[in-house]
Amino acid sequence: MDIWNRHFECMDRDELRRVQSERLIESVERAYFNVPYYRHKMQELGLGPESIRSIDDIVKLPFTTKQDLRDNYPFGLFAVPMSEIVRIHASSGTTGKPTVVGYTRNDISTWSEVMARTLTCAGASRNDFIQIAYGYGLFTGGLGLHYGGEKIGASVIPISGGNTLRQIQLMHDFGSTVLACTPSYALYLAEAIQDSGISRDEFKLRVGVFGAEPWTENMRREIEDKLKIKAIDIYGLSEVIGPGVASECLFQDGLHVNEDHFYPEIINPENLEVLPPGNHGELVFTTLTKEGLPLIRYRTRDLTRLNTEKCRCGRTLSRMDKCLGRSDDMLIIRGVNLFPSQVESTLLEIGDIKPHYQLIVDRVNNLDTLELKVEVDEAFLLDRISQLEALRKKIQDTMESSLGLGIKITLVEPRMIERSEGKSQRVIDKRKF
Ligand code: DLL
Repeated sequence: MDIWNRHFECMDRDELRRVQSERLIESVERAYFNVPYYRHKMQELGLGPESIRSIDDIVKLPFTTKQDLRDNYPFGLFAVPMSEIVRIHASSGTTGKPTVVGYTRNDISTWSEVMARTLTCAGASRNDFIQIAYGYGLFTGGLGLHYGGEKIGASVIPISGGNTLRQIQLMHDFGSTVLACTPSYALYLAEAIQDSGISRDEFKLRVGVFGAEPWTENMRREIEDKLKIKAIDIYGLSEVIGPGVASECLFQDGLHVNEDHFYPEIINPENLEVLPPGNHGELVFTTLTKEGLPLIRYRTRDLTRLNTEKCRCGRTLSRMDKCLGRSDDMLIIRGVNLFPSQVESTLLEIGDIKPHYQLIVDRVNNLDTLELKVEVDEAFLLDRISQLEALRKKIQDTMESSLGLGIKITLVEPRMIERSEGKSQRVIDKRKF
């Protein structure tokens, strides 16, 4: 099995700690001197750059959250002048404001490096055809995989997401060997291939690199059976870099975290205490080399645990378990991140409706569906059906343009949505994880 960067991926763990210490010191200095937000936060705790002498001191540093990025929208946490930024990505987030991330030329090169590791980890090489069916654009999936694919010298097919019949045609005609997309789209494609009547033997597909949303071992088995490939889990988030933060090797025994660039910690999300390896909790990352947007102890909200034992593949980087849950209420629907609060605030701006609603998430034919049930105002019920239809259409259009997602709107009579005495159940997620 090939390893892209044996030096860093198989480094002795004591040596790795020395590298992490050196890089943390530089990173904190960069943040302190170039980002007023970090400087103030550290000063409040009585910390200066000299307080950080090794990676062990990381626990002294304050946490950063998605809200901090939002409060400094769009570029407030960038640590370099805009003239140094060569790329901007953004992830959909809450009300109107996406989370914006910026990369310097060196950051793009780091990203290509970690993506080259990811693809090599999955067994891909210059001899492969990589069909990239992650979306290209502000989402980091498409371009992240793209740069990694080119870096390892593979033949990259930048088809982007959607257009399933064309995906199947090119996969067949070009002989794609590696498929990169979300796991739910992989399953959808698998069924569309079965329906196409083309025999599996006519495809050369061997492996898939799937991520951007949670998926279970059952789902992995289903994808592997239907597509007759090896399905590899890859993990990342835009704030940290995009895909390329961690990825499985062909042993499929945990995702190797690129710890020389992104330092992982597991904390108890309730009291924020750091937990020793092996414990379940919330994953936190500190970037060690990033220039454009250095992040200090960024709370991902993803729940997992870390294993520091060497893997059978030879890599010594710690491995994280598959991420299946989050410590907040963020939903991921067809790869788009969505907070229920976003739906609520959009809804309440519309008028003629009660603030009672329920979001129903499901998976039909392996694709996520989103339905919003909304109670209409009593006065409105006396009116004509055409008016109700106009209201439904108005909600649908407003939601779709605000969320960037297709959504089915169902209007219901007053008091039809169950009231709750405690925490209301705004979201019913019927997908099986
Ligand atoms: O989803 C980056 C990415 C693109 C990863 C392509 C892998 C492949 P965001 O849109 O910022 O970035 O969403 C990040 O998605 O905090 C997790 O909750 C979730 N996520 C990403 N990968 C996985 C995975 C990209 N393999 C958020 N398993 C993260 C479970 C994942 N959840």
